[in-house]
Amino acid sequence: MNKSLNEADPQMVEAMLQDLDRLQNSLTLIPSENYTSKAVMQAQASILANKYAEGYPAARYYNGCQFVDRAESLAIERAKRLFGAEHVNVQPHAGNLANMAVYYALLEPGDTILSMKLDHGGHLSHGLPQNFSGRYYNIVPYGVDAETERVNMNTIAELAKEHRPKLIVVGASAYPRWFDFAQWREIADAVGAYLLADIAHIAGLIAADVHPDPVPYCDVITTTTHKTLRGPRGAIIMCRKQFAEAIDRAVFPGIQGGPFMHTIAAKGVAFKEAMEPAFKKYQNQIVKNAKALAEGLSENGFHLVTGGTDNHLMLIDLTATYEQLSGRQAADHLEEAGIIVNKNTIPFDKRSATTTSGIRLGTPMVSARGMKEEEMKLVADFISETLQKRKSSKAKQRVREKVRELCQQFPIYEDLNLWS
Ligand code: DSN
Repeated sequence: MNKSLNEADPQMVEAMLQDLDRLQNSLTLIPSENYTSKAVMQAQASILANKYAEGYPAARYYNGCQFVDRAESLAIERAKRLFGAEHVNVQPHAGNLANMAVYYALLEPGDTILSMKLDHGGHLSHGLPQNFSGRYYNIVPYGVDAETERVNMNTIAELAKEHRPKLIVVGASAYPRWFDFAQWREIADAVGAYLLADIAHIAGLIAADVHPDPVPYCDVITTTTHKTLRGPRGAIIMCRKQFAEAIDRAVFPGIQGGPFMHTIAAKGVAFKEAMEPAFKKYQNQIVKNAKALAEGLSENGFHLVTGGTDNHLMLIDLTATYEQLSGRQAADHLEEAGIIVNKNTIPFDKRSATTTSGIRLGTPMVSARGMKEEEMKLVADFISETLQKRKSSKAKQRVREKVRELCQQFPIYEDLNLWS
């Protein structure tokens, strides 16, 4: 009962230390991942993991909840302050579930949702046929313009007029440009639709005012907490007061049981960190780094979807440079060189979602470890060299060494003594 993890389960600790070593010595460019602070990890590994607390602060179905009530209230108040939201539910275990709760609260099965196609940048929970959202709702998908590769607001307005959706979803997991939420509001109002912004990818940028704010324009906003926001794995739902009761009931008892109180505490820690000046600086650097990486890649001859980025991520369209190379192959070659990206479909992709013609890159993690624009130019060159010389294992190993050297100059956690 009182053994440390190291004593109790050295095999498990070994896997953790191996992953720490992998992270330390490789460049992770997956835009949806991040390194949480040590404080966030400590909260997740805390005593609060033991408590059942179905319900909400001061209205639980279990006794002994006075201190978890305190933790949850702190998390709620901080999220409200951070985003300026009227109401926040901090219990969703994941982004998919947060969106499920919103649909459950606002819609009936068969209702129409206007949302972005997955292969144009959307998300599974925005209506993929294999996801609950595609099965239970009538999805009208929108995509990007073939020429500009951007969302065309006239097309969205026309689709809304034609299909009269009950809900419009604005948000994406692979779209490198800003969303102008005021325009989306106008379209929703014109057809009497609810407006949901899924800001999972850009929540940190929004909290730091480096992306337009959805709060004044949207009825409901969902976000995960572990991407640019840099908190624990999980999600929250923000909404206008009038939807508060429906949203809370949809989360519990609608689609979830006991909340993860340790994760809620960790969300609270992350929100506190996000209100510090260092967080704003960090989010600014994410955007500056993304622009520098995008420029470096373009200088190396890559075509980026939409030609660049306004946020933390970018998509390389490989068909323009290496027609025969799929996203999956490119990601595997890059991993051999110590660069971790993920394969991703590009708009109008001719390949499947498991093969893809693109790779998606982002700068939250390299920025979290202190890298700046200068390093992004090097990273762009490493990516280019690896893909150009992909048939040579020796060449990839040479890049691997350069990646390791760069990573050594930017340690992730200087003192991570959680597991001994
Ligand atoms: N799977 C996430 C991403 O990588 O973007 C979205 O939930």
